[in-house]
Amino acid sequence: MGATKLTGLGEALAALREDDVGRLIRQAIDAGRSPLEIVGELSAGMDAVGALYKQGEYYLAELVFSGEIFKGAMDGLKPLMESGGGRESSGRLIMGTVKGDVHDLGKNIVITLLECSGFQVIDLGVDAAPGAFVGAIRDSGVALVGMSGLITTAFESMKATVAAIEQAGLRETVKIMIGGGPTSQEVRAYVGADFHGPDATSAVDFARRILV
Ligand code: B12
Repeated sequence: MGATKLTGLGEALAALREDDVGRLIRQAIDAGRSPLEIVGELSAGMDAVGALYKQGEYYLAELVFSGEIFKGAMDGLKPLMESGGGRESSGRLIMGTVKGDVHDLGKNIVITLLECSGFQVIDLGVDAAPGAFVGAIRDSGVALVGMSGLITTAFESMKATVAAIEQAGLRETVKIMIGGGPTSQEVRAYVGADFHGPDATSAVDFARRILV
């Protein structure tokens, strides 16, 4: 994602020009561009915000504001994504951002896309402890769990969650997928998950493979 070239929309988000973001999204929709493409451009803008924060150009206030602009944009795009989706009623799964991590913009995009594709999602929210995942698997009997994490310490939480699922004797009953900014195939292997996806579409593809 980091290598994605910024479009005008991505640049406007990176520069925290909220009004321009709204205007450019309306233009893109009027031009018939797909909501998913627009989300991709916004995500690239968030990557740029992350880079500016890392370089010390932006502080926490800017990080927070970028999140608010992104969320506002998603609130506008979500109805368009929902109207575009099929409704084949494909099965249920659990999604959550793991313990110690409060980033949820990406997780919520994944959930929106899953719901558009006919899946029912039990959302554990953010900072979800291993016990919350175990409890939800027990209560719901789902066969697929998705964990999101954006900070590197989330890897340990993912690993602890997989271990807790194993200890509860439930590991054989569920497939586990992970995703979120810094995750990778290496992280997947480290935490003991079954699948790593780089974006929301890959989460839907994996859910189709497991649940449909
Ligand atoms: C916005 C933001 C915030 C907002 C979050 C708002 C919210 N409601 O989510 C706020 C201000 C709260 C925040 C807080 C912090 N943040 Co922050 N944040 C970001 C930022 C700029 C964007 C994240 C984002 O939303 N990206 C856009 C979404 C769409 O992308 P995504 O989450 O990756 O999701 C996509 C895919 O990954 C995938 N996906 C996501 N989940 C899943 C799950 C599955 C199963 C699958 C298959 C796919 C999948 O699908 C999505 C759509 O394609 C990033 C920079 C970056 N490059 O990521 C830093 C970043 C993640 N934050 C960072 C830091 C350091 C922090 C803080 C520690 C700052 C502080 N000093 O307090 C705190 C952490 C608090 C905590 N305990 O969690 C660092 C992490 C560095 C590290 N190595 O750990 C980053 C990378 C910035 C940086 N470059 O330094 N942050």
